[in-house]
Amino acid sequence: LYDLSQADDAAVIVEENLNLAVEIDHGLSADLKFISSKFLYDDTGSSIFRKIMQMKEYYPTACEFEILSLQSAQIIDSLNFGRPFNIVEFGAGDGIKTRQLLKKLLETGIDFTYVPIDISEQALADLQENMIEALPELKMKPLAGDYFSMFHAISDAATPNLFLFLGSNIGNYPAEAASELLSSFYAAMSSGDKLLIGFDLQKNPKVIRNAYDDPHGITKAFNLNLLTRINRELQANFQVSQFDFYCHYDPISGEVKSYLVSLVAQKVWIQALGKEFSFQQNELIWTELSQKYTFEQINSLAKENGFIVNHNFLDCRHYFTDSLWEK
Ligand code: AVJ
Repeated sequence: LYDLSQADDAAVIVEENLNLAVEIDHGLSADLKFISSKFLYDDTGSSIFRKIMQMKEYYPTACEFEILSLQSAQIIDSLNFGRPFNIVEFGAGDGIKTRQLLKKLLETGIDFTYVPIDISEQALADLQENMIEALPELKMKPLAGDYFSMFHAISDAATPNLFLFLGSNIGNYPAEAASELLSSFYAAMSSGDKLLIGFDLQKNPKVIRNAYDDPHGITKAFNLNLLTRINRELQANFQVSQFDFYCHYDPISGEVKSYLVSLVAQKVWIQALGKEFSFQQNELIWTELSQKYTFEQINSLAKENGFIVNHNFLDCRHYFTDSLWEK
């Protein structure tokens, strides 16, 4: 698709940006423009996301922190591995919530290895440093990569695994893709392996709206950073001040959808693609889906992909669940 040997004025796309280039080209050429939410997490985006997690409006973090702090003993009791195991975490981020569970496990004297996986190398390095400081006796094997790095993580079939997919990351996937992801998890797991997966539950719509349409503008900065990232990595000339952020929760479908809005009619040049893209005034770029679930939806997602639901762990307000599944 991109001939890197060509010595004309098209910028040479370094290999790690090739995927970004292909996907941005695809998304910005569509009738309804979109950019995948996975591109929100460059090093800057990961650091803005940490600020989101500290906002009181963004309740999922506090809910999951509560579950993993107050119910870690019950979670550990339901594991029943009876021998050393791995805890493999996808999208580990800063690991502060997970630390509550790991701390309890270490106190209990159970033998396990923690394998955090994250696409941001910076986030992973920070995580490792914080974990070593907080839990010096923790055995840790960090992996930089996407979810499919889990296939490399499971090198030793004799050791059982607890997979962690926390924070409602599953909510970024439309129904069909969510199901496909879970079925690929299932395929990679061995019988007896467990998956602890976070789901944000449907609740009073204003609570959900305030978590995304936050009054501090942090979620707006998180989304606008996509354009800064494209400017830097694909040598584009987005004028970030000419875009706004809009998001909307539909309590019927359970979907939060986030967008960038072009404030004026404008053209943007992306050097790495050698192409210009036009935006009409008020044209949208869809950036993220954050799906909110009912228990019926959670149970059928588990069932249709072959999992047994062991237990739904809930916070006191019943805003969020960490659901423990078994293959
Ligand atoms: C990390 C995907 C769970 O959708 O709630 C937070 C990301 N986006 N605020 C979510 C996010 C805007 C978050 N997840």
